[in-house]
Formats: sequence, C-alpha cells, structure tokens
Amino acid sequence: MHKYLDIHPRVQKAIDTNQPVVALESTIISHGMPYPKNVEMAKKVEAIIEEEGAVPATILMMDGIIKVGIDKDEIDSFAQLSNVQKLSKRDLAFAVSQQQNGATTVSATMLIAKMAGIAFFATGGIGGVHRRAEKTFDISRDLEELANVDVCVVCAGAKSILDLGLTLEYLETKGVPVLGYQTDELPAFFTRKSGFKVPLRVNSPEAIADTLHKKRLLELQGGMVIANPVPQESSIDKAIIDKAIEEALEQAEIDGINGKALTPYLLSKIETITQGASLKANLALVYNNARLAAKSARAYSKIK
Ligand code: PSU
Ligand code: MN
Repeated sequence: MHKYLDIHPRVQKAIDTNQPVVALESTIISHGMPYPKNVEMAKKVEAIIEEEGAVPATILMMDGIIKVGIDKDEIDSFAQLSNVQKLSKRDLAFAVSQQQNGATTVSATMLIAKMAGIAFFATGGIGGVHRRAEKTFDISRDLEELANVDVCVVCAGAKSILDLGLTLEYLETKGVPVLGYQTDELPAFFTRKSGFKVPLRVNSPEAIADTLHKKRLLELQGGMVIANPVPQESSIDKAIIDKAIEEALEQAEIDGINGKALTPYLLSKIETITQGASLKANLALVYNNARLAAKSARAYSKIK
C-alpha cells in the first residue's frame, strides 16, 4: 500500500488466503497495564489466538511505521520504549510524520485493521461516553470509529468509569450493533453486571460470524461490538469495584486529570485501590476475548 504500513508477511499471507486473523491493540500494553504484566499479557494473548487456529496481528507504531503483526521479541522491545504516545485517529498522521513510537487505541486499531483487511479485533474494553460528558464533552473517539469502520470488536463491555447508559444510547444513535455474548446484560468490564440490558444477544461464534456476514451483505457501514462478560471466577463483586471507581474518579478530579490521560490514570488508580484485583480481572477478560475473537474469525472464514 505505502511504506508507512508494514504488514507482517505471516499476517499478509493469512489475509490473502482467507485464513482467520485477529487484530490486537497496543494502548492496553503501554497505557493500560504495568510492566512486566503487560508483556506477559501481550504474548499470551497472541498464543491463545494461535491455539484457536487464527493468526494474531498486534498493531502498534515504531519510528513512525505502523506495524500490523510483529515478531515475539518486538513485544519486549516495544514494552520497554519510553515516550510511547497514545494514538487515536487524530494523532496518526502527525505520529508518522514525527517518526514517533505509539500505541494504538481501539479507534486507531480499527482504522488500521480495516486498511489491512482484518475483520476481527480483540481488546479489553472500548472507550465510551465519560461520566459528566454533558459538561466535559469527553466522548471517546472509539465510538465514532465503531460508527464508521467495518471491524468487529470483541470486548468485555465498557468500564463503569464511563456512563454506560449514555454509551449505549450513543451506539444506538450511530447504528452500531451491540451483541451480548451468552448474556442479556451489558457486561461492565471488571464485573459481569452493569444493570443495563444489552440490546441484542448471540450464543455462538457462528452467530457472530453470520451477523457480520449479513451486515456486509446489506452494506451497512460501521463496526460491531461483541460484549463478552469476564469469566465468572475472575469477576469482581460489583459493589467493590463501584466503590473503587468512585474513589478513582474523585481523585482524578482533585488531580485535574482530563483528555487522553484520564483512562490510563483511572485504570492505574483502580488497580492500586483494589490491590491488584482489577488487574487480575483485566488479564482474564482479555484472554477470554482473544479466544472468542479467534473462534469467530474462524467461523467467518468458513462462510466467506
Ligand atoms: N480500557 C481498558 N484498557 C485500556 C483502554 C480501555 O481497560 O487500555 C484504552 C483502549 O485503547 C481504548 C482507550 O481505546 O483506552 C480509550 O481511551 P479514551 O477514553 O481516552 O478514548
Ligand atoms: Mn477522551
């Protein structure tokens, strides 16, 4: 395509031969989890996808080159880089121009996956409408990419650091299908419960694949969200996590944190408050999402 998009030969071959591929984001590596857990996570997530018979494609930027798929040792070197920018859509062109190192958010990862021709993307949680957005206007760019870019994102719902009700409303306005995986309730990332109904439900990877297939046949633009609850044994009690989130939000306000720094700040505060329990849940749900994305990508390859 052009020299700033470097698709790994392993990934390109899989795309060309209709083998299942799963894209992975990198903000979760650089700004979502502490070192060295982030490296362990990034490697294990790729291993799970391979175990399920799909090809992982971790997406990130090194020296202004967008990489789609990396070698195992590149995960170590990337995680140890300093000055890794958090890249959303608005930042991409500038980062290429300045030859930056960067980690892609859900927004940027969706755009790049689409450029490469990848249909499935696994992550932890999507961004959304932040609480008090009516005052701050803080609505994640992730929602706009979900509205416009044809990639299926498997996540554990969205964290209740966000306003989940407003996030669902926003996605409805933008015409984004939100499918609960084997659940009628929108999962809230660290916990399986949110108190919000999920608008649609699927029970198998085949049903996910078929919905994507039909969406494409109907030429409906935009993405899809698969909301896959954290496994029961790793789910944090809703009352406990809600309290930790409240505390983190209060602290963020005292410290005057906003813009793109807010989500990483909250994640790290919540980890401290819960004494690491949130990180354990975060790891478990990412692995769970990688597995479901790989299974769905496989089912989709069979339909195509
Ligand atoms: N949720 C997590 N961990 C993360 C993120 C979300 O549990 O690392 C990242 C994702 O990359 C997501 C981004 O796209 O945060 C959203 O940031 P913002 O709220 O600034 O749009
Ligand atoms: Mn924001």
